[in-house]
Amino acid sequence: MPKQILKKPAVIAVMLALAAAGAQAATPAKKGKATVAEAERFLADTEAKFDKLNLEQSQAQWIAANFITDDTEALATYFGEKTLNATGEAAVAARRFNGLRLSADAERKLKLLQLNLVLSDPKEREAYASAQAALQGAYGKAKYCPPGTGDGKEGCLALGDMESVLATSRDPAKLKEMWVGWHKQSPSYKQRYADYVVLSNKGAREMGFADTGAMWRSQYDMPADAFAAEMERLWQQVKPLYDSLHTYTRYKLYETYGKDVVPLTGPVPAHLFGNMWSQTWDNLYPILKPASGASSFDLGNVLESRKTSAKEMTEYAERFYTSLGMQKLPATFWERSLLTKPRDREVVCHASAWPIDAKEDVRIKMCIKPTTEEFTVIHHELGHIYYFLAYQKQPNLFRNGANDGFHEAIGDTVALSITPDYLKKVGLMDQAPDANADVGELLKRALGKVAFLPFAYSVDKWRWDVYSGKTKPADYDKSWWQLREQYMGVKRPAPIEASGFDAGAKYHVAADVPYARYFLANMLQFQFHRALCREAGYTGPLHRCSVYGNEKAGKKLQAMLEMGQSKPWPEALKAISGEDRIDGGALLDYFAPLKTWLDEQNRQLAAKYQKS
Ligand code: X8Z
Ligand code: ZN
Repeated sequence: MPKQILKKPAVIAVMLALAAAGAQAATPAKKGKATVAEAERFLADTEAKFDKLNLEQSQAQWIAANFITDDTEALATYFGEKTLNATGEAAVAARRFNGLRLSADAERKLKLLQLNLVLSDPKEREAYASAQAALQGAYGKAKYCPPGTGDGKEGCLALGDMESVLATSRDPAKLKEMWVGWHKQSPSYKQRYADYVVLSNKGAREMGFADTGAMWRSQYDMPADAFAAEMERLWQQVKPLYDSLHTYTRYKLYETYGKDVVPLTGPVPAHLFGNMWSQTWDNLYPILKPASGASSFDLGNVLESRKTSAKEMTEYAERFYTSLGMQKLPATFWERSLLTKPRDREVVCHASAWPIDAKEDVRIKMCIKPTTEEFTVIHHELGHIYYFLAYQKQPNLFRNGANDGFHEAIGDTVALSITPDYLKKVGLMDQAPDANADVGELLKRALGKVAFLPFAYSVDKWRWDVYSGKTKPADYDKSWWQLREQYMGVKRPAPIEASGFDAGAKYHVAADVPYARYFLANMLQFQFHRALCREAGYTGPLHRCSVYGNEKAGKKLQAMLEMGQSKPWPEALKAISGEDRIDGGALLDYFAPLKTWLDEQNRQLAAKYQKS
């Protein structure tokens, strides 16, 4: 995972794991009272050092994720440790300047430096970096070998193969086999993860945080407890919409699979949602779509039948950004990115975006398939890339998203502009459907955006309890499923086992990438979309707005991107939207016509099944 030194890499997709860090102050503690001049010199030296370290660390991590071998894992560990030393040393040294009267920028930089963990014992640093590299590699290599396929070679299935089955099959036995097959892999690295949690907490405590979860919650320009309360407030705001969608989906799954597979009340088995983690339900659209009025258009079919290549899909996304007035992607992006799954080696396929040198060398790594979902993901990844390019001119410590939710929201905001009218404009659709099809289009969108909300919330709710010690390794799955039942209304399709590690079957848990960012991003992207549509002078329903080709909206977006992390995030939000609070209202506005429709459907379905 690319992690950039101190910049919590944010985003970087992957990277992000929030930085780690370590090390004792290598330079002897200075005596005497610290001065403003010293603080400024310290920051300049630290940023220069990080510029160099970011580069070599990214290069090592890039290679490790692109060629998973014992050697590349060892190299990633080596550079990971080096980074820990530097960030740890800087975090400890920064404390000396707390309380000085400094410029707002210098004060912010010192604060950001201290949001990293520190492991002063070199053995622990080594163990931490090595566990991190090993967990990432283990997830990337994991495969399910169905009975009769021998010991892991011919016929074994990679995650992507199983995801394709989950997306398309309606045979519950086959779906369950894929689901269980994948979830059997993560227990092999459960102990490693549990050991890693202990080390990570040690590092957070050395910096004065209660545990790593508290450190994560402290990254949002507000106290950790206030952030947890914000998350809960946002969830409560959007929960009624989720409940309506879940109820409708359960009826339709009941109609599809029958009462022996899907109960009419209570949680639904997790293998039936068309997604390995039941986190997005787009693949259920064919069985959920409105009986009349819905368009039968399927972008995936068009991409597949035209044999649209990974490069062409990426070019569609690039053209969207350039239509907003943004630059073309640098030549090195095309030369160095990985866009398709290599046949002959192990790679981490989970999509990610990388700022290798914080100049022109930006890349993505993704195993693109010609599907609607991946068409959206490629816009998501380029959102990270255009953020990197926009804040390049900021000093090292400000080269990051306003908060990590912003970084995740940019590409999704752009993807909200992929409307039928837009698809027609770029030649991917012959005839845009009329207004009667709107509910179907909104439902399609909700299956990605609304279904995702309680998943995104509960991943870190689980981790906060793991990091605080409330949830012990023997209870990992018990707690994971308690949260998933409570928030998502889904249940495990097979009995829970004490040795299980279902959370570890999700990339961001194995790779230790915080997840609250995606929950925030799902709120923010609707706020950004509404603001950009207004900037473009659009006044119709939000779900039909596309800012494609609108340079005025592009300018507004670009101005926020260029701020990077230089100001507290409410200022960045204000710059683009005039608002200074993250708010689910824009999402609720966007889906308002769908909510009315769902509630009516649910009323009719309830009446129908109460009788039977
Ligand atoms: O991990 C990602 C991106 C890279 S930052 C592909 N996403 C989350 C996931 O796949 O779980 C995007 C949305 C949620
Ligand atoms: Zn992302």
